[in-house]
Amino acid sequence: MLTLKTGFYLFMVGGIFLSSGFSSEEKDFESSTRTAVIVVDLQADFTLGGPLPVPNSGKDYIEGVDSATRKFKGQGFRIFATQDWHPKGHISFYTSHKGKNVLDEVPIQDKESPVSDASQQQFERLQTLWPPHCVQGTEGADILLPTQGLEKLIEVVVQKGMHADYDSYSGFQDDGGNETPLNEMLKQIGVEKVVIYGIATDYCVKATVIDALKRNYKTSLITSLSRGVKPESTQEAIQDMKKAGAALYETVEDFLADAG
Ligand code: VGL
Ligand code: ZN
Repeated sequence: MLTLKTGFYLFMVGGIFLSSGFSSEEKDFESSTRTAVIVVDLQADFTLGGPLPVPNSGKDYIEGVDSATRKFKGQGFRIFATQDWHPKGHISFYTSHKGKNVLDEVPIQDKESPVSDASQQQFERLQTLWPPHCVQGTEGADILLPTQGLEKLIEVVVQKGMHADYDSYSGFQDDGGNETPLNEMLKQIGVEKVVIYGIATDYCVKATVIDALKRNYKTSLITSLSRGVKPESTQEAIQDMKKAGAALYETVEDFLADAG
């Protein structure tokens, strides 16, 4: 499994290298190849009709993300997507905790936790509970943009949340501190800036934006292409991202006019 995964990863990176040529006159294009779009968790289970639908996530929203992403691709931006990819019985499912409900928060004690009460606090984290979603191999986990074939829009899919005991809102690392391949891949192709949008503004989008900033990427959020779980936490998340240093743009056109 590990060998297969590594092989796939090298193949994808190799593919990007081969297609990354640009001439020195094409300054805009050079800039766009140094920028990656990260479409966060645009998956069936998080949209209208799924077990955990964010508000206003119907056909219009998905088509809007599709056409904006095509626009970026047409301008030479590298296109990445994250995919929530949980095993059955994942720690974030309320069904994995007896007597608990959706949106309950449960304290999780990490196994490495020392015995003394005082330091035990450090190893305790709060897990928000969700309906079962994005189970590996199910239709609900599908990304709603083409990831293969002639229509392919997404160059690289980064899966996250595969560890049964750790959640992973961020596309860069899980709650246990384990890195996904995202940062290495971006660095290997010389990406310095990222543009992020998708689902959910107040959870996975926020965590991915904050972690991109922590890794020193110049980071932008496109608000009209993002959807949150709740209005209040979404507004709060947008302010938090701004405070952390993210540039906010309403539309892809606003971004391109200013930073493209
Ligand atoms: C997400 C809750 C649980 C997200 C993922 O994509 O924001 N939210 N898993
Ligand atoms: Zn999840």
